[in-house]
Amino acid sequence: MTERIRIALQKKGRLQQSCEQIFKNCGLSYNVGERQLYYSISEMPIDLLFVRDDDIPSLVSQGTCDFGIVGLNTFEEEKYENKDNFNASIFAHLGISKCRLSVAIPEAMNFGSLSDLNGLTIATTYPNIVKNFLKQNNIKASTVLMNGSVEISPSLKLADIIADIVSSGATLKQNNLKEIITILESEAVLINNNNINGEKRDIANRLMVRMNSAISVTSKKYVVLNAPKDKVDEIVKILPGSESPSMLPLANKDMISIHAICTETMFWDVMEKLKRLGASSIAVLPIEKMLD
Ligand code: PRT
Ligand code: ZN
Repeated sequence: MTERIRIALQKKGRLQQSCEQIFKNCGLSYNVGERQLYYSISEMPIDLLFVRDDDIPSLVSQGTCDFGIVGLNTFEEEKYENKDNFNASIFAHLGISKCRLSVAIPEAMNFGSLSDLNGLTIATTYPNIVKNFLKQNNIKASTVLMNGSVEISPSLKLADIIADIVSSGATLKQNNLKEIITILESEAVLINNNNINGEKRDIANRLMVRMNSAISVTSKKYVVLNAPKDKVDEIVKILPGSESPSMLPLANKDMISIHAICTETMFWDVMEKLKRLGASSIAVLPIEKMLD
């Protein structure tokens, strides 16, 4: 019997949205219901298991799954947590779902150098990565574990500062926080159990050939929108992965038309953030071909 590989994917959330789209563009569509946890792909010897993203590194490390797709942030956290018993590695960087784990402090707090963090408490979902960072930089600070709403902890006096995932920076701003240091640059990674055999590696390599081309096409979109002139900087910051967008004048002198090529998926939450900043007529268009 020929081998099949089992891949753990996020059941619901940011990575689930990107993975579903990428697999579809690889010609490996799956359409799973709310309660379906398993799917066998017929076009390739691949089975998918849908779980919480936090469970993916350990499922792969223990060998329940051969591979998994997860944020580097979640992978690194679990790797530190299970130091001696961790048996998984990065197979490929996928270049999607890019974000960073950063330290952020209240707007009003002064920051000169890293030693200013001595004696502070840091709220985070990633205590192991943060503790390792503190140790490497000789900082004596304590961590408080929070599994959500981390950004609110300084205003509730649960912690002095935070270390959390940042993408556009809009959430930090909404909570009167400023980013001071990046601890980890993150993106989605395909991880593997260290004991998988050559046949399973070959299947994953074949999948990666399809995924790489699917990612390069799916992840680029042409975005057009009208923006209030005084919000242009904020709007451009939110556009995922856009570099020097074009600005065209509009008949309404308070507004400007922005045209950008975005290299990351435009999710509804990004569209909603743009709308809240006063953007209108937001259109996301596919790009057929592009020569960089
Ligand atoms: O339910 P489950 O446990 O499976 O999902 P989850 O809620 O833990 O994860 P999810 O779906 O939110 O994110 C999955 C992965 O996407 C993360 O582990 C990151 O690798 C990656 N990713 C990319 C992000 C973001 N961008 C992101 N912006 N994860 C979280 N955020 C959150 C962040 O926590 C903060 O609250 O968005 C907010 C910041 O966004 P900006 O744009 O305002 O800066
Ligand atoms: Zn999670």
